[in-house]
Amino acid sequence: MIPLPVLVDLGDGIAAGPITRTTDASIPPEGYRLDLEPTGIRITSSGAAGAFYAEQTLGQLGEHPPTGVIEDHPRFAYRGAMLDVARHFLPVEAVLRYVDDIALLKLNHLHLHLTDDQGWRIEIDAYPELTRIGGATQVGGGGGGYYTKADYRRIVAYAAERFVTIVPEIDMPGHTNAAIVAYPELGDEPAEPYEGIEVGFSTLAIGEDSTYEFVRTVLTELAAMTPGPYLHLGGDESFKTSDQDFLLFVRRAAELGAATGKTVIGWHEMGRSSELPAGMVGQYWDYAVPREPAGEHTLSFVRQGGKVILSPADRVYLDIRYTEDHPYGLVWADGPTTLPDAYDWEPTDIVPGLAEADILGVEAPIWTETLATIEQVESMAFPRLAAVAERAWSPRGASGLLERLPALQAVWDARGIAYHRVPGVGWA
Ligand code: TNX
Repeated sequence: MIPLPVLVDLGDGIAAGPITRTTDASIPPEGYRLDLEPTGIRITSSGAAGAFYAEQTLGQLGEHPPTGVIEDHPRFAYRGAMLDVARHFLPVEAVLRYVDDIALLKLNHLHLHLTDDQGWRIEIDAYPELTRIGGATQVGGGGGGYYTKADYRRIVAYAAERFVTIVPEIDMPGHTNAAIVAYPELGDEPAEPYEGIEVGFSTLAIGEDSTYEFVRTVLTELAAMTPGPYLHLGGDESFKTSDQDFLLFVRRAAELGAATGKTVIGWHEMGRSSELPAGMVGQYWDYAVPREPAGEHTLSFVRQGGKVILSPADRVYLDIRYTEDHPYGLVWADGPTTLPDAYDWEPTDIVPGLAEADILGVEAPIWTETLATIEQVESMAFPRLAAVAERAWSPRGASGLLERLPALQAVWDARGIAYHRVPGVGWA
């Protein structure tokens, strides 16, 4: 039993005293039990993550928590957020701030979309021009930027202290214009730096051995600086790659990714391949009602021994505007996307044939074509990210978030989070 400093002002009814922590192996992974008694507060968990989540819950209960018992554990093991640092570069401090933001909501994975047509954001020793040239651009100009290996390791370590695993993505074979500008031999034709917001116009040269030497080297360096179990290989919107080339590329790139010892993840289009490494994870980004063949491609990962992360775009793409007249954000994905849209959906109802056990979890991406600062990112994320986090954590059918948001607001205010005051919530 480790006595801790008092974390909350123990108000009426509960005597001031140390919060005690105990472990109990019978509590589910990442779960906890909070005993709020007149004599003090006790946190019981099977491990450190559960105790951390108990503290997040205590923070939401405010300065005068009621007496009682809370038993809580997550529904899904993978509870994620994604940040696109390629369209607009976000400095290290901004990423650390977002790690803090998502940890408050008991999310445990941060997927970093590190490369796209507009910029390459991660240092690779064997290919220095990726960041020197490919890192110097972003949407709308303004210079871009990139993370050194030391920066990236700092993000990884900071996240780990908050029980957040970093999931790095190198998007291929489309979304690769910045890499091709840096190393023209990687492309199928000459490329110019790109600072607009179109998608789907670039492709790696699929038939060249040097392309796979590049993929192997980049993934090997990335795996070496990533303690977490996942590497994300992208694979979305490769409209310029022929079907035959796409299948060839996915087979070879996924094999090279798996050879690093990591579990590879791909956007659901990679499920077009029937030659995926065993256990490869698919990330579904089509709508809550699939437009085929997205559902079929998603089931392909399960057939090949893998699981699925759900990111239904019309529910959890938090770069989509709240309303038509919102000052920033995109408008596709059946948008606008309201807070109830982000909340009122059930993971097992999306892809027919996908069982609860096939679902690794849920992730809310934020793409940054129209978002240049962490404050803008936060205002798109909050409060909708709380809705997605509850879908990932709470049992099927959990409801009542709107009434509980004012309690979260107090925490967000205390931390200076730039949440958006959506109408219909009793904001203080
Ligand atoms: C789709 S769906 C994308 C991104 C865009 C985003 C904008 C998917 C995996 N890719 O390239 O940034 O829409 O909302």
